[in-house]
Amino acid sequence: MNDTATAHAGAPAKRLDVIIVGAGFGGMYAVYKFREMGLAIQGFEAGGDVGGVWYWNRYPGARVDLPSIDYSFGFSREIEQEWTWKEQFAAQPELLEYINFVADRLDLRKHIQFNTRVTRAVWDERRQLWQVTTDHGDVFEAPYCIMSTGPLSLPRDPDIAGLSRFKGELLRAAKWPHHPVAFAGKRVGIIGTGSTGIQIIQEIGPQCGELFVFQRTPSFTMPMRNQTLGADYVSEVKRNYAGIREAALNSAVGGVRPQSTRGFFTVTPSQRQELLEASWQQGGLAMLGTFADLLTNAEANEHVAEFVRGKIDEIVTDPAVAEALKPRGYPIFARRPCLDTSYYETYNLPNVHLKNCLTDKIVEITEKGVRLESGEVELDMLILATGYDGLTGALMAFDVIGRDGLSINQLWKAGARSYLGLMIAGFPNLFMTTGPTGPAALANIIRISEHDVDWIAEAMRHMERNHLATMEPTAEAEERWMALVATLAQRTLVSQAKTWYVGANVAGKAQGLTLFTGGFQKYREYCRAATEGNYRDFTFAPAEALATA
Ligand code: NA7
Repeated sequence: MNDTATAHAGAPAKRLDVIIVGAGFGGMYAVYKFREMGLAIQGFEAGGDVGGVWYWNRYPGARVDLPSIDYSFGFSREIEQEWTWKEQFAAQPELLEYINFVADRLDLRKHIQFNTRVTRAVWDERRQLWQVTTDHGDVFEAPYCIMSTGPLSLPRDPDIAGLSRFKGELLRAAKWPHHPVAFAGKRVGIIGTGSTGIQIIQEIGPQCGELFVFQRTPSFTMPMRNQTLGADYVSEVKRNYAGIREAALNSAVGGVRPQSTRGFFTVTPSQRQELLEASWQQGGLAMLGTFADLLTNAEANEHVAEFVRGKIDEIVTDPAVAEALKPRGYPIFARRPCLDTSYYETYNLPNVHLKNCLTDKIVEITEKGVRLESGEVELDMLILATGYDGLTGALMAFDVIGRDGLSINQLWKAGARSYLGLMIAGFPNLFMTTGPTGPAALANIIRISEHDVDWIAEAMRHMERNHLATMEPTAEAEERWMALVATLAQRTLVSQAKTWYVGANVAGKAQGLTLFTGGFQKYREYCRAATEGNYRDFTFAPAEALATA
């Protein structure tokens, strides 16, 4: 592999071995891994620094919903020992501190161009190179291109008329300002009650003059019961990191979490109640691990949903507000389950007002606030926590053009396609980390990122050893994988809620669950099997073909 400059229509293109798009967890590890392999690398990141989601999402109350111990890199024994987590579920500032620590420790920043968006990536078939253009007009070329663009990196504004008319402060959760925001004495409105909205509402509710929550679909949320981590516990973890990582790699969710093989209806109603109550008291995602069939047995699922609705009644003092907060019409856990510290309690504050937009719809945003069917709510500040064009949005937002002029944008209009969430037929040497049709949002994103980068590195070594220049999955292998993903999707209740998982939150987007729902451990097995038999599910072009082209 070499590092020579080649000419490109007017401007010289910088020649590299690997181009990495995105500097979240996946991109950071890719930069590290490929540098350690001695390759010439260049990363690009639209944000001003490393961190991806955690760089952008600085909103009050932002916090990870997986234990920090799990939600951290496992590839470096040194980093595991040198870094000490303070909280069981780290808040965004601690996460960003960790991410910066890793970037400094491994000296990653010098390989990444920040404040730079890739606008185009085109496969040059003759020269067997990806040609990548940035919004600064620079062109880079490399035989390998890694898309670490993230499943949740393209925020979306709500499709509500008049948004640009609002004259007050308009804040977006996913592009939160870097300076402190004051809420005291202000009339604040928030649209969106997913994980993000819930975290913001419970945090700012007590601070605002008045807070108006415009809720369309209520979410199920359970107590996080976050704790600061004691020195003894941290020492124990540091001694056992290898075992913790091993357990995570062999779990369905890529993390150490309570799991059960017990069927819901195998125990008596009073035992079920006791188990659910214990999991509620334990907090985190304990409830999901209490029974094995909560995502496959609709009746069992509804019992658990009703248990949580009962908790809402216990916590929220106004029965009408409690009723409006109760999610109905979709299975619990089919939307990403939220973890809160005081969400339902927040509605007992006299300054917090729930607006049920299922019965009193949002008509438009006005200069002064939000107009509901029942009238206008005047606001000083409006916060949007309206989610993302998930899984596919980032890669469909710019031109990624493979063989024969085929773009990902065209290809995925009918729904995301890929083999293993890692590669796409027709896009040689283009790799994704946490790509659609992999487990992406359903397992620990850091475990998946590390797995994917390691898999890609191994594929590159295979090519190097065998003097191969390009690699892509066969159409048959991709089709087989898509069929498996679809079959598994039919078995899970996750398909049955209108979420970003299935594309339901973006008008005109292809609908369907394009996530591998068989669990992280099984996913790893499929990825491993795909490399056996001399990578029989892939086609390769020999390096000689390039030399004689
Ligand atoms: P989500 O979970 O997609 O939530 C977005 C919220 O915004 C949800 O409550 C939506 O209600 C609401 N929304 C979106 N558009 C509108 C309009 N037009 N009117 C009213 N309400 C609207 O995004 P989050 O950022 O909270 O969480 C994303 C992931 O981050 C989460 O899954 C975790 O993995 C972490 P709707 O459901 O569409 O009725």
